[in-house]
Amino acid sequence: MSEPRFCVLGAGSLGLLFASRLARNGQAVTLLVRPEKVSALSLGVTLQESPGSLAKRQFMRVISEPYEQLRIDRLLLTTKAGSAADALKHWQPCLTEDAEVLMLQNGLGSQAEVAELMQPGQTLLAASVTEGAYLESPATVVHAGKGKTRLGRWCGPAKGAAASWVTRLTVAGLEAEKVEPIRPVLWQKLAVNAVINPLTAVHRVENGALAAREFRPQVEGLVEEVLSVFKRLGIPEPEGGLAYRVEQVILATAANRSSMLQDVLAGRPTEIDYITGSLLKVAKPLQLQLPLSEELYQAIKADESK
Ligand code: KPL
Repeated sequence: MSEPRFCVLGAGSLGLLFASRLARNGQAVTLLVRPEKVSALSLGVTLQESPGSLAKRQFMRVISEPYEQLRIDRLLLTTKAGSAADALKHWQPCLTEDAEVLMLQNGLGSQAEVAELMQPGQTLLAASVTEGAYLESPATVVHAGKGKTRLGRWCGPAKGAAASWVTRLTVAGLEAEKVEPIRPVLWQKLAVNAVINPLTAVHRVENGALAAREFRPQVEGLVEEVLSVFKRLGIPEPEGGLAYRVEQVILATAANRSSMLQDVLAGRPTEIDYITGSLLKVAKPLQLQLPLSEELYQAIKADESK
């Protein structure tokens, strides 16, 4: 059997982290990127294992346009949530009929959008990732904090797909675990993001600032709102409870700027529709009121349209 033709779609921090880790382990990786990124990445992707450590450069094939002979068996989809479906549409003609696509997006909503584009023989998987990584330049990624990828099948026929993705990532030195069903895990990550991301973005503060007493009422109020949705949907709280998990993430990532704050400061669209937006969407038919979440949603939308 020939080696699966493996591609990573998206050249953000997670895309480059996963691509360079896999390439270092001997996996032939093709990076699928936007045209303006090709030249910088064609000179190689530099991976720094931790801030300040010696960097290693990996060379991989980089392309921006599908072509007729290109066949993709395994695709790691790493774009922002809002771009995932459009990005997949662009490369869909190259996916083989039994291709597997693993999505790493934050929040919920993009998985269903991509699922609509899949053919019956193709399998979609989704993951919740806690790796910490940032781009120091368009082709240099720093692995700032070791985390974990928890993944499972979203839809499609390949029942063993999650286990083989776990093996692939683990041998590349990325901690991974199969969790099925995966939806509760994605909800639990969404819950943490729904508290931290919009608050830090609206107030322009680093994650650690949310530990201060002035933010207590908002943090606790948002946790309560999320839990009211979890209760109605039958989603279990993360181990130790959601309030504890949120606290842990605030402390563990105290010096970080949340991805939403980074997006707002850079004038990019945020993932608010896939985080707080998804929460509000399910709350509506359940007739649950989420006033704090609603207010933050509107504030971020107003920021985005400035
Ligand atoms: O996932 C994150 C994000 O910024 O999107 C957290 C966990 C909040 C870390 O910054």
